[in-house]
Amino acid sequence: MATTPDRTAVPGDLDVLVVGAGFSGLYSVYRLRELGFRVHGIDAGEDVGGVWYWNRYPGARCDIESVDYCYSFSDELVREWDWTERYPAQPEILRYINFVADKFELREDFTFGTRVDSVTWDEEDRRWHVTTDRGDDITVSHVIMATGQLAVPQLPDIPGIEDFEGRTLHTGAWPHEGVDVTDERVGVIGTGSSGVQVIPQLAKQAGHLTVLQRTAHFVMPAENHPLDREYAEDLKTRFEEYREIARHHPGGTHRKFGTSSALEVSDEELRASFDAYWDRGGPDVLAAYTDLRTDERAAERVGELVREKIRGIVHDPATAERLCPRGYPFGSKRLVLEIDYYTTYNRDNVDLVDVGADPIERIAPNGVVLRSGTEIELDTLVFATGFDALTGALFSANITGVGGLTLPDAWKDGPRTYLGVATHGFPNLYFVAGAGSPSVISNVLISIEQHVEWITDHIAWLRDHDLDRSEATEEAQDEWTHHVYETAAPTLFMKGNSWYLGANVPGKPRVFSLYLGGVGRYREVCDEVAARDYAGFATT
Ligand code: FAD
Ligand code: N01
Repeated sequence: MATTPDRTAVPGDLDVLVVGAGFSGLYSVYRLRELGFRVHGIDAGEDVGGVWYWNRYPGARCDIESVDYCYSFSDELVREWDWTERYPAQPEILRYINFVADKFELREDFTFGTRVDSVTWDEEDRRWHVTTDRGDDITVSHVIMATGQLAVPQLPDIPGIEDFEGRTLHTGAWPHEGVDVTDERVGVIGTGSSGVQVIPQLAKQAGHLTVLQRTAHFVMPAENHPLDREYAEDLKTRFEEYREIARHHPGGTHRKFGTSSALEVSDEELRASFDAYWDRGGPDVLAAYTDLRTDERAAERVGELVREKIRGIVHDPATAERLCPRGYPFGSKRLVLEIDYYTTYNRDNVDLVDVGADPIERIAPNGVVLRSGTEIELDTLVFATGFDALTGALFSANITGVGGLTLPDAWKDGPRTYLGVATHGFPNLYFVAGAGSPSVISNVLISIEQHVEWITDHIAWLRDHDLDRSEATEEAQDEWTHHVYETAAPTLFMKGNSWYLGANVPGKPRVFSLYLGGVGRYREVCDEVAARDYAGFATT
């Protein structure tokens, strides 16, 4: 198939191919260009943005503060961009990404509307052969999979989805033109971060909204507010220093860590400190005590305080009880931030249905049918059911390494990486901020900058040493993978039925593959490896 005129053609002569035009892909292309490589990017979307291009549902915003959830590689960029809110909404983040793409003229080095559908290593040629759904056939030395953590929307395993005659939507692939649900009967399945954000917005417009909740999530107020201009301007004058602290912080932020156990403090003290976190908003309560992430009794003390807050906000006691998270420890799933979420259940046009107790049996042409036989008629059904996280996009790119080994086969028991950046059997292939690294357990922007800088430095080092093949050794990979899993084992993350564990995708191995040793420690390990001439990589 010939390339079509409506897109930039993929150049024939390339050193590095970058898959993805989100924060990771854009910075990868920028940096490699600066280092003098012939580099090109490809994205399935029609433009830059990654998750912020796809997740356009009303209410979408981030839960890391704007001044942290941004690039730091260019002083000029820091000076020129003004964030307007504490937690910016999707349109503002997408505007920022577009601003970056325009400023550094990155679009010209990307081909959009094109999906990479195979990536195959040729040992003789020592290069990758990459094909796309638009007929491209690319030969390239290095491939960076900047395909994100949450790029593949996951539909639930409920029979009849395709029979529904109304409108179906997934939060992760929201129509660009927006959706008008005025006066409609709308159902939402899913009450994680996406559900909690979209529900209040849909409730304001819909005739009636039914929330189908299987598990109540722990939710804290965002307390979002316009960013104080004086504060933001002052921060710009010392941004490098501010960012440097985050680069060495366990979570890549400025969150303060408490030094006492939640089990040691009195009820009054615990409540006073929790109230302060609640009033301030944000997820910082997670670091308030030393044992919130390791001791169920400690987590339960805080969990009960969240339930008290819910009972105080939601007027109907039965609805309030249904919204109270139970059955897993506070903090073991991603802590969700809310704006108007709990108060939405005080509206007359909103119902909460407990599909944990009465599961969705099937989706019928006119709505949802529960096991009890209850039928809920709907015009629009919204799936806020999350993503095939971390491995979804990598597996669907059909990556085949040395000797015909496929990535899904290599990772059949869970991701196995060296430092999260590479995997044995797949030379010259790099992953950005995915499994085996702090990734979504951190401020992902900090992790992305660190990974992109490390990977691109590595590629430059190979060039400067006249080397053209770099493969993680099996020993180094086994040691790192063991360390990643061992670090997660004693934490409460192992006890939540979350996407972190792959629990939301049938058949996915149940492993916690994110590195919990902290961004700062992780950076040190990566720097040490680089300083020892990339020890753990066989380079020839
Ligand atoms: P992505 O933004 O996911 O970009 C990957 C790109 O790769 C996509 O555009 C996709 O189309 C493309 N792609 C994938 N496979 C292929 C293929 N085979 N061929 C061609 N193109 C392909 N993180 C935080 O730290 N803080 C937050 O507050 C936060 N909020 C989030 C809110 C939402 C709604 C979501 C979904 C995620 C959020 N995240 C947050 C995590 C987010 O994934 C990262 O912060 C970051 O945006 C990831 O950037 P990325 O470039 O690595 O990946
Ligand atoms: O997805 P989720 P998400 N029947 O997997 C439910 C980032 N993000 O898109 O808990 C009924 O968390 C499922 O129920 P249960 C952030 O990292 C950030 O909300 O499995 N329900 C759950 O309620 C986040 O963690 C922001 O019982 C079913 C929901 O669907 C990640 O993306 C905003 C079901 C899925 O929740 C994913 O969040 C948005 C079924 N058959 C996203 N199947 C910020 O605020 C699934 N569910 C930064």
